[in-house]
Amino acid sequence: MKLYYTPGACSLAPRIIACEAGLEIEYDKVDLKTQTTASGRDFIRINPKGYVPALVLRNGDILAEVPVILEYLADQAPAARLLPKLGSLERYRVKEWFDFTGTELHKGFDPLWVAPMPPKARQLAVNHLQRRFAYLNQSLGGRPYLAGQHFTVADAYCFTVLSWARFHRVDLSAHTAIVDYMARVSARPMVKQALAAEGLLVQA
Ligand SMILES: N[C@@H](CCC(=O)N[C@@H](CS)C(=O)NCC(=O)O)C(=O)O
Repeated sequence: MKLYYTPGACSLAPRIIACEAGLEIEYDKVDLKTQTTASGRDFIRINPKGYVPALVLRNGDILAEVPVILEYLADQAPAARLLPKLGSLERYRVKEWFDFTGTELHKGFDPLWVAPMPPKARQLAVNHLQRRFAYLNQSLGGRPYLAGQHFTVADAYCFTVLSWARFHRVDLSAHTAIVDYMARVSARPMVKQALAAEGLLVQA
């Protein structure tokens, strides 16, 4: 399999899951501005949507959309227990966190990537995110991971998106459960490995 990625983008989540699951994947870096890959390919011909991630499967088919790619990868390595059993309520819980992360958090950050942004518009976008963070913070209180005691694909996605707060100078310090959660996830050896591979490991 091959993952098309951009360092620090949402494509970090599938890389984390590939590391956690011990899956062997090739990586090809995408320059989103020029829509070309490090291997010299025209990315728009790989994913006509023009965004990362895109995963090339063993049979050559291509999957896009973060939650779908994560679910697919986790299903390749059931022993890693990164996603509960098909049909279980626990699996729907993970998918509930997927959708929250994708539609409320990931897309909540979208306006902040548009530069330059008028301060008032930026503030509105940040206020909206802060309301979602407050909910997340409350939900995380008393449990180590989104779906309970075990790290799942939803954590890889949520962690990746939350890591953008630092880049955009969005203050998370009032959300102490989120701060603890970020520290817990970033301390996982496979998360460190994924961050290091993208040149994102912050030395203490
Ligand atoms: N709905 C897509 C969103 C992917 C997405 O927003 N990718 C961003 C990086 S985090 C991107 O490549 N943006 C470039 C663009 O939209 O042109 C998914 O879940 O995969």
